[in-house]
Amino acid sequence: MAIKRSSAKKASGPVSVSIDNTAQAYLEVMRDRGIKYFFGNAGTDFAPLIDGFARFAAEGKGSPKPVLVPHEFTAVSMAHGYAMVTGEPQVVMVHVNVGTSNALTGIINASRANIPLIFTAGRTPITEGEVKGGRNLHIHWAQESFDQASMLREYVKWDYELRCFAQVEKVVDRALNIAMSEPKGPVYLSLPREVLAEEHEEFTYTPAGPRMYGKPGPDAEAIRQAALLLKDAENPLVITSMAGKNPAAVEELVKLCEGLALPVTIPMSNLYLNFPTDHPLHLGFDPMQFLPDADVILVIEADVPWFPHRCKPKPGARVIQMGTDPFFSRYPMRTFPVDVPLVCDPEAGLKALREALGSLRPPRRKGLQERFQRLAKVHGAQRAAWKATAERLRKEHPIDMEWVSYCVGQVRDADTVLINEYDLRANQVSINEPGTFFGSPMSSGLGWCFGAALGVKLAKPESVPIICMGDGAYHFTAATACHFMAQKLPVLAVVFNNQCWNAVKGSVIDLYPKGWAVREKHFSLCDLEPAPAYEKIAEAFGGYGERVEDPDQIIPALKRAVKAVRQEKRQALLNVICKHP
Ligand SMILES: Cc1ncc(C[n+]2csc(CCOP(=O)(O)OP(=O)(O)O)c2C)c(N)n1
Repeated sequence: MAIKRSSAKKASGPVSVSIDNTAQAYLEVMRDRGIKYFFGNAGTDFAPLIDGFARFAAEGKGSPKPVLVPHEFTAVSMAHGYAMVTGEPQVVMVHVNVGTSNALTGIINASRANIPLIFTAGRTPITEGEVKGGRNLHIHWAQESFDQASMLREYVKWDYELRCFAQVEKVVDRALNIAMSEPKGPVYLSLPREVLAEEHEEFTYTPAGPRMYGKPGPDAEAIRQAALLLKDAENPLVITSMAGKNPAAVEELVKLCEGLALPVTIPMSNLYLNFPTDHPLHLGFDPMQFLPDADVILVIEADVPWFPHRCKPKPGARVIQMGTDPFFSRYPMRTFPVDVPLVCDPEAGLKALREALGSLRPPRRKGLQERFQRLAKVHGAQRAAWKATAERLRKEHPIDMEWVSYCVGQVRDADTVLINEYDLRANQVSINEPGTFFGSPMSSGLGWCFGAALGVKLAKPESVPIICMGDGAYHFTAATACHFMAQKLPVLAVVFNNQCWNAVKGSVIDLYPKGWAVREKHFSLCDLEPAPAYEKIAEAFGGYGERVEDPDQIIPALKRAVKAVRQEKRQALLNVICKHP
């Protein structure tokens, strides 16, 4: 059937298109709203949509493009990766309650990392055969939930069920507005099969113009207070985990820090490139080293800026916390002190701070210069020590992870994107370009990295995503689903293979340093042995696989693997055999 008015984008008022059912209306709205991909893991609930995609293809409508992903966690992680590099909202659909539960870890990750997803799932047919789309398979009874959204309600900003055809446009727009308004995050929409299958001939909607979404702006008085504190600080300290979520905020942070000689430190929850690591004001990845001496602390988008059991700000120190939700209100408990809350997007907040400082009497230039030089020395000494550590460990056999990290740092370039779930030591890699490093979400729902890298590759086809993960993390990725996707989206996976879950082992040693497990050298539930030939799994999917045991071979092997991805356009996996702690 022909479209009644095809150039929907250019029309100013409502347009009408020919459709067969609600599902097609739903796809029309998403197409109009600029949704490029539809990450799907299908079931019987998808029938009206799959039919609708066929009609779209026949009519030459290229978006949203359906992308089959064979595991829900991978689908959500891919959407996460795509949104993380583009900032665009992503749509995922899974199969009823069972698909929702498989995707849940990915949703928890997206929620804690403020990733805008329209996460959708079918609803098993409600009617028992009376209506088109009603139950006709035995699963349709058992897959019904009393409240399907209840299993993820805590981790989405909004959930709703599409009730009828008349709602389609409004529901999609509401989902987009809520997911994309700061703080961004996933929303959940369930789509009952009878509603999707309901027959209609025409759909009228209003084409969207350029869209704007909600962003909290900084409060002028709070900015003035923060500017005064920073100006008069003797030992200021910036701590940030997620400022680099918006690359423009990194530029603003550099300008502010250079103007005031502010040192920047990055805690463990290091999700983005927040500050160029070679900048003399970058003081590494342990804020707690500097916290006790700081008199004014500017925390920017950092959920856990320090561990209170290890150290606290000194009495009288003042804390400014900046972020779209600086109290992390979705965390049940988090009580880091705050004297000046700055509820704003960091780009706007940092700019406002700089402007406010410009209107104040400037601090003594000489004092700032001295501070800059002092900090630059600390920066230099840190780098020298890190380099010395790598050099000291370069011949270790089995391989040390610090050395693997150093090697990854030597091979990366401006076209590579590092995705680190576990074991890359951030201090061994110098990165100065925002948008080229991504760390695991604070929720650490393991297995995120591989799917996220596939999403990065889809969004930036010319890039070489390099995934750094432990052998433990690799298992959680739903690896065969990821390798399956990587057949068309080649990425490089580096498995830091220490044949165990060292993080879990470490927690036992930490809590019970003289306990049974340590004394008996008996750590149950921690070892991943016998270790298989992980590289062969990539080979099964047409990829380049290599096992690396010689520390001198890491850089050459990384180069071979990057070449496989970049030139041969096939995936690669390096199985790097590391020390088993
Ligand atoms: C879904 C999920 N299950 C379990 C955990 C608990 N966990 C945290 S780290 C870790 C082990 C990771 O092992 P690996 O990737 O090999 O890194 P290593 O600790 O050995 O450095 C586990 C199981 C988690 N974070 N997420």
